[in-house]
Amino acid sequence: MLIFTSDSHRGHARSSEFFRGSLVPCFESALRTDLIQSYLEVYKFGEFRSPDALPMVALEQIHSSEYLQFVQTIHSRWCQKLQAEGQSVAPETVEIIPHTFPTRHLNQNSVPNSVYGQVGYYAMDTATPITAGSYEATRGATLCAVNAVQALAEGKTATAFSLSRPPGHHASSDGFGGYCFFNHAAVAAQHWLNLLRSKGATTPSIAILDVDFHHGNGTQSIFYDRNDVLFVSIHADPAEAYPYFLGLRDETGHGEGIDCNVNLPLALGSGWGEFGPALQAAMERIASFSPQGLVVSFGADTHEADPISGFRLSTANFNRMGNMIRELNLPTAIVMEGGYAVNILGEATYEFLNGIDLDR
Ligand code: OKP
Ligand code: ZN
Repeated sequence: MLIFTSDSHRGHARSSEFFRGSLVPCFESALRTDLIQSYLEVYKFGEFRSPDALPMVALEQIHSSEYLQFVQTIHSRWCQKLQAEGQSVAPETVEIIPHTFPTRHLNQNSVPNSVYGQVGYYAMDTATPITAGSYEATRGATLCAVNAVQALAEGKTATAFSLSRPPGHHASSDGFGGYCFFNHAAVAAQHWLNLLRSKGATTPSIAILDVDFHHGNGTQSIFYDRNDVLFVSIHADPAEAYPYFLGLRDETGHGEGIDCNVNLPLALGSGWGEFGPALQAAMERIASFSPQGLVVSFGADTHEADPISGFRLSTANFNRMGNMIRELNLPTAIVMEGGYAVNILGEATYEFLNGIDLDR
């Protein structure tokens, strides 16, 4: 298995987020990928690579140009605004948290000029602070995912892992939240379709399987009316868990994308007894779609030890999960999403990767 990592994630260093109404230390930190990398290195798992600077046309196909511009420039524009208001500002210490949102009965149809307004316009929550290095970090994570797909398409490996942060599956075409800015899994799937088309395929298709505890609302919305990408997600019932406002079973796609969106929500407290059959159903749906490739949005936050989630998978269950996905026998790009239990993160990820590895 080839594993792509980029050091750019270190610049995305936030101190605190709002969690259930209180300001708490960020769960999503550089420690997460460090722990996974050192665990994999100790067990000599996989071959680590730095990503090549591949063209990222797919990034511009997935996210709107105004949103890409926003993510790239917002931190410096926010700092300039504070300075203009007479505050002395050290940009490295400034963390942007939105505070006013265009909810129902407010104007959602135009982007405000104010930087404060813009942050609220593009945000979905208050858990996703933006720091000076956030743009480079999220771009580096997307580049790792694109490199994973490129290696698969070139036949260099049958399974590739993008070990990156911040995660991506909550990011929509023009929205950030849930610790996510760019949707790496979506860009990876789009890059793969582009490569297949450039080699002459007329109707290529890719499946995305999302096994993070949280529903991948961004990925769902990006592909909701398309039939070249099947999105299948197992997650906590949004009636009880973040992101609350998307991820129900009856969301099955729209227009050309009808029946190409499959949500398998599970109750809080679910363990392998519930997760296993849902994964089996997901495998059957993906097999019948017969895609040319699989992108897995992998979150280790389904583990019973996770501090912000509510499933009860054991470390051994992660190996079974990997093994079941391996049975599809599809070239597979695994993209890191969530997972916040620092004491088991390395081991659970290792067990999953060892289970799914087609190169072994
Ligand atoms: C990102 B990923 C619950 C607050 C939840 C955001 C969670 C983002 C999860 N009260 N805050 O899918 O792991
Ligand atoms: Zn998650």
